[in-house]
Amino acid sequence: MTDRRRFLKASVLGVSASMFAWSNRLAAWPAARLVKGSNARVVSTWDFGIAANQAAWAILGQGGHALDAVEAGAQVPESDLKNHSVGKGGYPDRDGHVTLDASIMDADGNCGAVAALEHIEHPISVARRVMERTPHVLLVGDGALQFALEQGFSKENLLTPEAEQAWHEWQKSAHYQPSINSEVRDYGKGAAGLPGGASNHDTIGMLALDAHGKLAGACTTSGMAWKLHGRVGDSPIIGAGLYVDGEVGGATSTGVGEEVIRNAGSFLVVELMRHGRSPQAACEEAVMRIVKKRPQASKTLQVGFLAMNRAGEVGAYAIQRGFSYAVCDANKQDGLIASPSVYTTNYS
Ligand code: SD4
Repeated sequence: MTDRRRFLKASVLGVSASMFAWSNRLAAWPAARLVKGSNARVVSTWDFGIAANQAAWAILGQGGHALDAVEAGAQVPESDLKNHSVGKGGYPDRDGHVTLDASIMDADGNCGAVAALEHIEHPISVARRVMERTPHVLLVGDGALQFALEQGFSKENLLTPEAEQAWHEWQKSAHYQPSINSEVRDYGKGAAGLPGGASNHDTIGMLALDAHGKLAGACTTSGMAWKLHGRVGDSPIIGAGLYVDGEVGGATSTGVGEEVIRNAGSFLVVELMRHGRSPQAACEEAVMRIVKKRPQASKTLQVGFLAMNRAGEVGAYAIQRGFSYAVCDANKQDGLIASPSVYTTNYS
């Protein structure tokens, strides 16, 4: 063997031996210490994000992965029958169907989504299966249901008696008017201490940064109550309701999805961060883009963005007062913050 070949072999062995020693040391590193010295954090939209964050933190706080954390977190409001805007118990569309939208994305650009999915309690988990087990990104309607059933999810009735009664009440007027900050009515006064409107929407969007420095995001909703059958909002549209880029950060949205789709909202927030904006400044600019394009309509509709960069810095901004977001990390597990907004006056 030449000297050079001997040297190369020795140095490759040296590198792999030291990498092996390091990975052993990392594996032995107590998870709590790994998490403590990191920027691990999870953030979620609205007050119901507190409970979702806690489920996500059960994973992140043990040194687990961001993708597992956001899936587990998103499942919490999906199963909460008191929550009429996400998952089981969600308000139906105009024709009485509960149709669910969800998306999930990791730091490497892997993503999956389902739209207008019926009869499945955890659309976020179906979205993850689309990401991990198909060559596609988005499955819709009957095809999404067929895929879910093939994957072993069980079929069930998602229309609870309470939601059905609300639908019958709505049918008396059959007036479709997206309301602002509906979750406040269902979940008390909210971070901003404001009254809510008639409950007909609000989505959970989650962003997590794990102790390994990896980001992931999830977004899940039953969409706007009383919507036309077949309507799809921003939540399952990658780049609208959710976007994650491991080099930059992630963003998610809530509110009237049509306005978010028109502006590729979450992608816009991430791109603004890529060009140097803080998460806060990026959310503000994306909201103002919507307001400037439709100044009149914006007075009576809500859109909120929540963003976190890869360093774990967080920002949020909304058109209307009343948007809140929950933050959870090693220091505090139940933080709730009132987002700043364009309009600060009370609405009725
Ligand atoms: C949608 N963006 O379907 C969702 C609804 C929502 O707060 O977030 N409401 O348009």
